[in-house]
Amino acid sequence: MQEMDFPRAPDGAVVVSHRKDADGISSAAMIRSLTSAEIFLTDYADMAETLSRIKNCKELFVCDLGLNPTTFGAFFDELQRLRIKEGASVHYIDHHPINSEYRSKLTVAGVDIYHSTEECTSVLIYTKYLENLKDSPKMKILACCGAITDYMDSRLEARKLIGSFDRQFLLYEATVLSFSIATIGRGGKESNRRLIELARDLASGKLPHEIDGASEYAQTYAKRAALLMEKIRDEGVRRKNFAYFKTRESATGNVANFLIGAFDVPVGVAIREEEVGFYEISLRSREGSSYDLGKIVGRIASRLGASGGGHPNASGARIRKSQLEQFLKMLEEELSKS
Ligand SMILES: [Mn+2]
Repeated sequence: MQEMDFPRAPDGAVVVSHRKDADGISSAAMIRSLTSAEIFLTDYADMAETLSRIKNCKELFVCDLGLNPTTFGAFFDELQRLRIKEGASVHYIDHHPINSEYRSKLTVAGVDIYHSTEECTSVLIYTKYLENLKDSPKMKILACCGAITDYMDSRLEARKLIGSFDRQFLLYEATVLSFSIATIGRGGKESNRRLIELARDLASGKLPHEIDGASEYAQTYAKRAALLMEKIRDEGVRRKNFAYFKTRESATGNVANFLIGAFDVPVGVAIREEEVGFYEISLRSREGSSYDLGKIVGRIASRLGASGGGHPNASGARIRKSQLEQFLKMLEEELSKS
């Protein structure tokens, strides 16, 4: 990335958010609209590396990035560097389950934590900065997009926000945004830069449907999704309580959801080879299911010495390739007993 493309915000604000979905991108855009922050997008695998690239930061916002045993140490070291060496104040805004040890370490370090598992991150940002955002209908729309695409649109605050717009319009905006993110996310080395551009456009007041190329991105994704659904039907593997499929898709959550429909099972498991030797696994459960996938996957991962966890209906893990059969067997056992 050319430094020149993204001039630093005059007040030295920086937002680091999740690059994978509409909640993360919307969060970055909302913070930028409030602070003109420079945007960095990241994912769990490169979170600490991304933070290490931040210099001259006076105010740091970390959004939609859950903390887990694999990432916390290096993440915390980078926060400390920014706090102590750069004198940055740090805000951590997130909705993934957080363990009490991490919470107290962040609190002791003076991090401003705004956390709840009740609403998605972009809705949390909207409520935290309500006074500054309440006159920005476009930021409100982005918060709704985050809630819809994170499957958190039935939550209390999200419902209030969504109820103030035409629902179909919001569904369209949310879908165009998430399909665009999924298409751009496949763009290799260029994709991070283009996602940052997308977030900057949203911050400046463009709606998802006004983004350059948005309808083509969405159309491209819809076509691929239809093909993918057929392929999943043909090549997915059904086990007792779940079905799985190996994929190169970056939107593994969608793949997991397609599996649930294609095989009429309560849980879908998408398995993605992200780096040599490792699988990134995404799990989703059918709406109304009583499984707590976050806890189940957390237990399996810790028994395998791997990392994993998440929400009751959406979770993930990263395991060594050689552990896949073991992982699937443990999952079968866990799902049979709960
Ligand atoms: Mn989220």
